[in-house]
Amino acid sequence: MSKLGLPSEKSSLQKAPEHFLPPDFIDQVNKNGLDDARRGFLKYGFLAALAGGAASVTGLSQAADGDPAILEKQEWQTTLGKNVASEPYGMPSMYEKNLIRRESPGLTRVSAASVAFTPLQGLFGIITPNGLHFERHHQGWYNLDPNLHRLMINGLVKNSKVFTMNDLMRLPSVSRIHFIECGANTGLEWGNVAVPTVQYTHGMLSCCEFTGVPLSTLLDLCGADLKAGKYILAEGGDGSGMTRTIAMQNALDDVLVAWGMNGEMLRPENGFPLRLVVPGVQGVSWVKWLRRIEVGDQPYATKDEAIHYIDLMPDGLHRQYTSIQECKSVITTPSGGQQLLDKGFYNISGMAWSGRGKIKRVDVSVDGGNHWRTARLETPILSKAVTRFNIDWVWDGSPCILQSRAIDETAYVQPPIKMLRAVRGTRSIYHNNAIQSWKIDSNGEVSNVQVG
Ligand SMILES: Nc1nc2c(c(=O)[nH]1)N[C@H]1C(S)=C(S)[C@@H](COP(=O)(O)O)O[C@H]1N2
Ligand SMILES: [Mo]
Repeated sequence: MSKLGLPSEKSSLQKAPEHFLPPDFIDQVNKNGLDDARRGFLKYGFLAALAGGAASVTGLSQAADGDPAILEKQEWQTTLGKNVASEPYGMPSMYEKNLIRRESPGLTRVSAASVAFTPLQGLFGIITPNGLHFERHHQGWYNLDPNLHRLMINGLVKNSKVFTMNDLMRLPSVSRIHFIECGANTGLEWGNVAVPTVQYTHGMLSCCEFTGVPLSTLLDLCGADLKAGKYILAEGGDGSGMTRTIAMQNALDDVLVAWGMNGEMLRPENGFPLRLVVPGVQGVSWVKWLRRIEVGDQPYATKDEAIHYIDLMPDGLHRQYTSIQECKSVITTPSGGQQLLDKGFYNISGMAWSGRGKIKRVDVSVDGGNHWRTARLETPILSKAVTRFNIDWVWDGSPCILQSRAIDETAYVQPPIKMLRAVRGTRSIYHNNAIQSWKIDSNGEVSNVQVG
């Protein structure tokens, strides 16, 4: 059981001494947020709050008395530190060693065709660090030699061309922040509660700044036939023969042929040296080790879109080409597997995203969906990117259920699991964007539950 606190899942919060919670403080914070509650203190003349700020009242800080961590000199105050460049490529603190990608044991038969999930519970803001980006391979990953990598563009084009990496990187590039989510993210939860933590429920999600050349530029260079050419086929250079159809409309809109991720070259696991970035569309279409783009006049119905990545409906038929990742959100702090140390003030924090554009609003409930309050959206709020939300909360120590519900700029509202199941049944794997519920027990333990 990990404690709520540092991303390493080691707690920074001290067990607070018995503290004083004025009777209406909890109500005020939960209704109006901390700032209003503080004003309330001023108005009502609560001296404790005036002297120490509301945090001391809610148990987040304590007096220095007897605490060696502040009263005594530490080793690092009296010795010479390490040399510059003793880590030529910088690594996280050794105290963060538990914050890593993890596999779900037994999920797949072989580890090369599997998933490693991003530890969302330990991330801040909206950007996923490169070493923690989730991994999903159909046939493992490769250390591909960029000097031997080529991108071919053929099909319904005037001049089919083969590009080297050097050719591509001379072209005008753009950088854009977008989320990538595997269509199977949260897929294990269709039937019932399946996994304990947000890393496993939602960790096939990452958000990065990608750098590359717009696909439209390359199609232009090759003289693509935009009358007959209604689709493109993207093909990966790995042994899985990954191939996906993308509508020309998308291809010309915001699709990138990308080599950069968060300011450096893509990591090998994520497609070095070249991958497709298809904003808003499920991860499988973000073809890694991209080697060929073909322009065609109809969908290709490849194995990766006829057998896999289709939605099994209650009537036994499949839905095909449901590529957009609909509006979704999840509370990452607190979340399953963590533990609240004490009652008092907490910052509920989470992520919201939509494959259709910007997030407009996120509501949070702490009573299993009976009442909702609107969370603060932190900037930047970008189209088809993760948006961070936060909301003030005072836990009164009684059992409760936390949920978040996102609404995007198209006014689409993230559905409860019951509503989604009414349409989709329980045998799907892909595209579960239901509201996630976290139950908090009176001992502070947080666990995965399904309600409503
Ligand atoms: N060539 C190739 N591209 C691929 C895959 C693959 O196995 N081979 N997996 C796809 C799937 S299903 C997903 S969800 C994303 C995962 O990207 P990531 O490993 O960078 O997180 O890549 C997609 N692109
Ligand atoms: Mo995927």
